[in-house]
Amino acid sequence: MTEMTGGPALPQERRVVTSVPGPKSQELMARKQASVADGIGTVMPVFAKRAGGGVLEDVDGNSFIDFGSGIAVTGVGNSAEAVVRRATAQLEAFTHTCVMVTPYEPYVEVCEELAKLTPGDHAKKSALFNSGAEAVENAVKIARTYTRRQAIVVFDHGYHGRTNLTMALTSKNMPYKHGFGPFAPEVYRVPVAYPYRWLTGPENCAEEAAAQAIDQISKQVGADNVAAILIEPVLGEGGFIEPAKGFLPRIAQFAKDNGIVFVADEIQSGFCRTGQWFACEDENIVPDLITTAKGIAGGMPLAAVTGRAEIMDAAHSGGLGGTYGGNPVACAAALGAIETMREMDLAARARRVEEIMKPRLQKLAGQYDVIGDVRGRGAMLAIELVKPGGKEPDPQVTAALAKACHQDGLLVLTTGTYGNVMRFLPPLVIDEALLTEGLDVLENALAGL
Ligand code: PLZ
Repeated sequence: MTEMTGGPALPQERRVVTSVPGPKSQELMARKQASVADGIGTVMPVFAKRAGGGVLEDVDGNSFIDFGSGIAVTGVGNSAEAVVRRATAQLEAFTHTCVMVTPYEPYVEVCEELAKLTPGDHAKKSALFNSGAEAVENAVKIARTYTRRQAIVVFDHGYHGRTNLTMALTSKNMPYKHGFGPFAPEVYRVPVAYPYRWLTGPENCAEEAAAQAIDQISKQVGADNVAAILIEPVLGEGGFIEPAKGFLPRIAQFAKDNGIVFVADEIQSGFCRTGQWFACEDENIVPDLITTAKGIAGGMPLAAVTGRAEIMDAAHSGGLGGTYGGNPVACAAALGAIETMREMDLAARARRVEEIMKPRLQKLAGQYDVIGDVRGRGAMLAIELVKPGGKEPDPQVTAALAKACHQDGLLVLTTGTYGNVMRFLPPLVIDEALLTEGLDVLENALAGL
């Protein structure tokens, strides 16, 4: 059994002992191909055996430096001590009653924590769900019933999930939407302030993008038909786009002026990832509703909608729920993850990650013309890869770079509307030496392109 121990006990080292993927992973991949639907893709074709701290070990004994955290989930590290301790105790006490049948304390405790941790000192309530997409769906339900309006405004490059409603809210066709329509109605998409790609340049991007967005909402939808404006404070799957400063406050103010519920989707950016508990704190935004998932529970499936009590209470009793939403083991894990974030001050650790990584990425951008932009905050950083001499996206070079990193023991993820962004999402507990070594691997891979 000790052989299977992951968590922080795992040796914190990069170790490549076979070709990647190794023979055991290749064997398992053949079984996956025969039994798992092709729609479930694979970023790095190795099978995980153990993971913890800043590394992931595969079935062939290779140990990868983890710059992905399972897509921004294991901020506290895999199998973090407090997560395992609390979830194990809960597993032994009971696994499920269904909160709608007989409630339990951990559910309430998570909602109490969310009220404390999310921005704003107004009265707050929460409802818990299983996945990010489910949280977003419920935020929309709540906003619609509160406002008695139907339209939902989302943004270019936005990502909100893969269910029917959240596919409609998501911007990118391939792979998320292609062939899966028809999509839910009353969803309207407007421009976002993407500084690197704003046609008139980054200087007036915030103002111009906000003006265009507000004009489109006013002229094409009608502000008083809009139930909610939904935005990721740092757009994740769209390419780690930080909206130009000033954009979010203007949109939030427009929502406030027009009785529109402002929803921050912090599913990827939340829970210390960007160096603050929530990314919208960066510009002092206080959302009416906030959706969270991913980092909230150290890898267990849990999601939440948190917001102004009067909005959250708009849905009638029995109008929200689900069999598993706020499962007690997932809630116990979340309490362990929150305890870890607090005790280790993981927001500060995320800022330290930025301090180490960003200057190094900027230096690489100076050396390699394929890096068009370096951006992000905390431990949510990215480089955008382009054809040298211009800004034409280069998804091929991005994929080649990712593959080279994988083969040399660094787990990296790509993202972006144009598939040309390499993102860095290390666990917030990663050793500084591993961070630096991961950057060395990246640098070598760039040199070998
Ligand atoms: N909102 C901002 O980032 C999930 C998607 C990976 P679920 N992002 C990772 C993939 O290819 O499916 C995400 C997000 C934001 C909502 C979601 C959806 O969260 O837990 O995947 O449903």
